[in-house]
Amino acid sequence: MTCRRGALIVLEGVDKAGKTTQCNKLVQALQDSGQTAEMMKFPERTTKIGQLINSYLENKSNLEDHTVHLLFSANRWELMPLMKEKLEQGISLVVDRYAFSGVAFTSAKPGFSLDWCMNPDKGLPKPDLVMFLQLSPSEAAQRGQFGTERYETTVFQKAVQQKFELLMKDSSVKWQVIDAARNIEDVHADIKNHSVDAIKAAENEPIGELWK
Ligand code: 2DT
Ligand code: MG
Repeated sequence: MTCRRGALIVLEGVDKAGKTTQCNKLVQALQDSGQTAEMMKFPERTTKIGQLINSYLENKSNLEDHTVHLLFSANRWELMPLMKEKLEQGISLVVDRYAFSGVAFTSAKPGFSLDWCMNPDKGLPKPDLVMFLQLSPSEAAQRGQFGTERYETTVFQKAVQQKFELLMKDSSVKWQVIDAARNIEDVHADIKNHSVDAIKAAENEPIGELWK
């Protein structure tokens, strides 16, 4: 093979689990060990679709629930060509939230089935590894107050956690639960080990399609 592809590594979890901190540390550690890696995050708020999402999350606008779900998905699809290009160039992508947040957050609202929520994301690049940063609601509460964005309440976060647990039963996706209650460095070491393994395993595999 002329160029080994990069791995698609996703970090998921409820608010305050430390996803963003750990994504940054992982990219840095991979780069320090000579691997090409870049961070991405969803929602990516800088595109036109991302700006609509941002205004919704900041409670500056209201959008109908199905509509905003589809915008979150469209925000992933609009970045799909770039993601594929980078993976094919051998760049590993460390992604802060992906379709799993999409499904967990919308299906935590009344009247939404998991199945309906999963449909728009079917066929997106499939992560080689999804690490779920596990943190109980009481441990999350000890890390301080939630912010002021939409969804940042204990009640809603508990519902989201339950939906993540359903999604983790899907064996077509490679899930790894990470105990996020430990200190930052211990969590990081764990995440890095799993990522190095995933990058090695991905080299010889084509990029998969999510939920297909
Ligand atoms: P951040 O705080 O990580 O920027 O997330 N969300 C996210 C959804 O409802 N659907 C999605 O598809 C994604 C990716 C989770 C902002 C909030 O957006 C929620 C928290
Ligand atoms: Mg947030």
